[in-house]
Amino acid sequence: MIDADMERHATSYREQGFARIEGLVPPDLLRAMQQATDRLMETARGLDASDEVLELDPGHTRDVPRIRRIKKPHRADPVFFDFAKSKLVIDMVTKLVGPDIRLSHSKINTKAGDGGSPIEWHQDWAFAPHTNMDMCIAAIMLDDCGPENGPLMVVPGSHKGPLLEHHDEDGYFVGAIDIERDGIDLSKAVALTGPAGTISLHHPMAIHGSAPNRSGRMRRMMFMEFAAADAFPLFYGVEWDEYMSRMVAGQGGPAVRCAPVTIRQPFPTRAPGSIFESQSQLKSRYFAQAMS
Ligand SMILES: O=C(O)CCC(=O)C(=O)O
Repeated sequence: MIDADMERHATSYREQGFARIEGLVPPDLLRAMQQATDRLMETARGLDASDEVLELDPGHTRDVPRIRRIKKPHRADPVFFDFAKSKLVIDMVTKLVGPDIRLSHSKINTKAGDGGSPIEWHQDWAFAPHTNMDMCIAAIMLDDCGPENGPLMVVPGSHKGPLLEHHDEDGYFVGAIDIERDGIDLSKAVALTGPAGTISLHHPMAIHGSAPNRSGRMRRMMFMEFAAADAFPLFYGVEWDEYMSRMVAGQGGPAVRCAPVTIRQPFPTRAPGSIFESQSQLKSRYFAQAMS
């Protein structure tokens, strides 16, 4: 990508909290990532319950597999970690979080074409607070993603804060905000759509969510969360060699940078696990209407 384009995307990210980049992933690399995703999904035919790699949707059977997430794809197939380290990703992420970068997390959310799980509105920072906020989340569309198949939607400007309440009235973490209570204007929410290979980047404070997929076509999206090497996670310990093996650019080490950021831990919880588990505890859902 030429510098002027990169600067334009970085400006959008800083001002709006997100950027959308089309046509960056070469077709052969996209195909390799799609094929690796197909292979991983195929293993669901041998499963009755979620395992280390696949999180299954309710209603899954071996004959009619339903998968909602591939966990840590960067560990499951080298094509994904190679992608995270590639110049085309690192050049852009460097502009947003600096030159020393760790891949802090990866997942592929797979939404089946006949109502695949929605994700209620939330801010990622509520799930994964770090010692500073030099982080960004890249979403790579592995399939074409139109308005009808549950694209990621982001509320422009919401990354400027505040961090909203993701706990329910009993004080339990439920991993979603209450749109009405917090008076969030969704009329300006932007649906990040595009052909397969489109990448979006969003800020950890940006309010985002996605509707169920009613398109009849699968929507698979890979999320890679990148963090400055000196942004340390605040609520889980690290296994040092594994942690450092996720450095994708520059230098990492034990130095920690603490910034004055607002933090609320995602505890206590009644449903440890993924965002799907947290949000299963919600009493009211914004996307319930869309699912009925
Ligand atoms: O899959 C999606 O549409 C959104 C995923 C997301 O925001 C998350 O898993 O935190």
